Amino acid sequence: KQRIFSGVQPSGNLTLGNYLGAIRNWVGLQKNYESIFCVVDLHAITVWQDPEQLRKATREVAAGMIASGVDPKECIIFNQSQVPAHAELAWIFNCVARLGWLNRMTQFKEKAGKNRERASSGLYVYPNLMAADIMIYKATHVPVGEDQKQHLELARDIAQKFNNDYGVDFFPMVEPLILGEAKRVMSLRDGNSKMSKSDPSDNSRINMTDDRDTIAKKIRKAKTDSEPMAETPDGLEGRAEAKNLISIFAALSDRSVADICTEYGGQGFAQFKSDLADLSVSVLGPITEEMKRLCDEKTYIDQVLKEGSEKARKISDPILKDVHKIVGFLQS
Ligand code: AQP
Repeated sequence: KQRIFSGVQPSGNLTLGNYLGAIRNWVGLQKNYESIFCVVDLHAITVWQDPEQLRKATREVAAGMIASGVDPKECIIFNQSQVPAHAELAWIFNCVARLGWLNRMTQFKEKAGKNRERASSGLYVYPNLMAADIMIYKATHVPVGEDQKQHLELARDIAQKFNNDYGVDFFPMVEPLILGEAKRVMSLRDGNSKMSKSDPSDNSRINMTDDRDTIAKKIRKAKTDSEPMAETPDGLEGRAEAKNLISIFAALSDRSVADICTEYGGQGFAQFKSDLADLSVSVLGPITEEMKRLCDEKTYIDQVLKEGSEKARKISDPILKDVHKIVGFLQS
């Protein structure tokens, strides 16, 4: 079996973007790949996290994965900080990646904002840690949302430079798996920015912990334009908000965007929004309930993460050992 790795940051509530862009796709992949899924807490602290909140969010993200159908018996589920090899390989990658490469990363520019001088150095080298997350298992495929494409290209550059510099054929060239009809779910308030856990406006996103009324209200209030709904996907060009809502509908109902356009084309948004709210509640409702139940069973989640990290270490330790040999670290 080929090996996949993917992760989610415990940096707030899981969103519909995390679900459709990543977690839901993992469920379909876990049978065919050896799967390693990680709650990336080292990544989360690149921006300030309250320690108590971080522990809570770590359990919540793990619960969200399991409630969505990621099976801890089938896959490895753990939190990153319990496997120190991630941070160790990241240091080596800090010495492989070039500043020029990191300077091109758009996520750093977006997250650091205008006051770049005050961003943490961790935020800047975030993509090197992400490359290490993947390479420490020699994973070949990474199922992610479209926003992570640039970071994955950087991971390939790092692997290639490492292989060239040391004259080895050690790290594989990783491939992204960007799947589904909602590869990049956008904010409900602004069709040009990504739906994100850390957006200050709660109305911009659907949280996986939102109740039925909150979901319905957020969708009713979601920004649209004044044109009737498009009859074909081409008619969605230049209509970011409408395109976003229709893509979400398509992904949640396992139908194509074209199919949704055929059904609702020519109408106003009211009926569509009401149906989208019902659909969202019917898909997310059972997951939310199961997530809550699992979060009340802290010991179960902690046990899954502990066992997962033991399994992960069994794979990563020998790979890190080989890397030490390749780099020339004396092993006495
Ligand atoms: N809006 C999105 N649409 C599709 N996929 C998305 N992902 C995130 N947002 C969307 C995918 O979810 C996985 C986990 O993401 P992450 O937690 O590592 O961080 P992120 O991409 O930075 O997500 P957020 O929600 O925006 O978190 P914050 O606000 O903390 O930065 C990834 O596979 C990502 O592609």
